[in-house]
Amino acid sequence: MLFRSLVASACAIGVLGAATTFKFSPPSLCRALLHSSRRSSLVAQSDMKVELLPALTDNYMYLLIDRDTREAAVVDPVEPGKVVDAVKKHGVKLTTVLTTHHHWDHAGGNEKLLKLVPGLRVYGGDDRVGALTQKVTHYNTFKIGSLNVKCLFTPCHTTGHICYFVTKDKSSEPPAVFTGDTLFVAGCGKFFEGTAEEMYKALIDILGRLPPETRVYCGHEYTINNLKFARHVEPNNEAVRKKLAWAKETYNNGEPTIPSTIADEFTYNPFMRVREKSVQDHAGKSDPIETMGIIRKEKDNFRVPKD
Ligand SMILES: N[C@@H](CCC(=O)N[C@@H](CS)C(=O)NCC(=O)O)C(=O)O
Ligand SMILES: [Zn+2]
Repeated sequence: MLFRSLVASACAIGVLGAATTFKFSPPSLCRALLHSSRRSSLVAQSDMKVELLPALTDNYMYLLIDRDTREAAVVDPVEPGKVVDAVKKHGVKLTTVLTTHHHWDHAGGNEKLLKLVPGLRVYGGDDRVGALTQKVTHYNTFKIGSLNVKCLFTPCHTTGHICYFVTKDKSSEPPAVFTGDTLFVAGCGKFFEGTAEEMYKALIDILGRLPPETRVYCGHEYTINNLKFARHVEPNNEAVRKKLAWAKETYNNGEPTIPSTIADEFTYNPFMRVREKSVQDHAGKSDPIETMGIIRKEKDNFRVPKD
């Protein structure tokens, strides 16, 4: 019980931070307003569509649509009203909830969504996920219409964290992976219930071995802060600097910085780059797992610079 509320307050820091900025710091007003006007956006392929639905302060929910059958799934539907609106807009049949982990800002809308849309199948890897009907683990597979979903067990942020890898048979377009709070654009989740070894396994051995073109849809819009930390770790990494300039411009236009790709993450994400000498030198280690532990601790205490 105590642990639950500690984690909940850690994840609410973003909300409190935004409110404080709004009240006391006029130059940050525009940024605070932009936060509240984050727009939904659509990634349309000929096999699947993914609608990004901004939620709370910096979370993302995703509506995943199989274009062949018009069946749909939603990832982490913390604001069920917005999900129902998007389902109506697309005229699709919502059958499935994909829950990445049990934290309230991801799983907290499940029960309410089930009331609005009875009979949904609710997938997740943890008994703490609300309204869970299908408990899954590593490499369990199922279908959303004609799309294949493969569950990837990636414990560390929480002990029951699942990423969902989505493919379509014979498609020439990139697959998608929904990474929750395991992999962010240019960052990774805090190790609330796990170790550096587990995050190494998740990022390098599991997610890192997906096809490089796989599109990465993560749980939060943390890209700018993550890249400022990446720049601190690797000041001479040109990919970090370019991505940061792009992310600032994109975010200031009210647009999401998601998706990225697995291949791109290997160029600027320090947690995916723990085998690189530059990152190991920064950590003062020559072992990638120790490097992972050191830079995660450092990021936990990192004061994000203004620019
Ligand atoms: N540092 C976060 C603060 C909120 C937070 O702790 N978020 C959790 C997920 S709910 C996390 O794992 N953050 C990753 C990180 O701070 O690097 C931010 O950039 O706004
Ligand atoms: Zn979260």
